[in-house]
Amino acid sequence: MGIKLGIALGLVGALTLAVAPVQAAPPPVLIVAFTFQPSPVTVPRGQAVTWINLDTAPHTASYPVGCVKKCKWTTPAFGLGGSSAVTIKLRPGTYSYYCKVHPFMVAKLTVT
Ligand SMILES: [Cu+2]
Repeated sequence: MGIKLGIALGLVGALTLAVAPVQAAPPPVLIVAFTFQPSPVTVPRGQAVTWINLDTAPHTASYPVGCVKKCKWTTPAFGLGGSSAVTIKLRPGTYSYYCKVHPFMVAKLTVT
């Protein structure tokens, strides 16, 4: 291998490292039969979680459980086939969130 080629490959390697994501985005949470799947969903702090509704009923994902107007975060209500994303800024830990339309729908989210 020539010196120039070696330098070029080294540069490519450095650039690849520079642009590689530190942590992969979490998988979407599917809302199916009035449940959030998976629960808990794991999300690195600062990343977005996307919820996809596969029910005919409208749902939200809202935090904290029981919040109505003063939620720390919430999606709007969205119906069948709809989706909504929230960037999670909570500190690392495990939290419960819920659906404002169906308060019995409670699930967990783990921030790393
Ligand atoms: Cu709901």
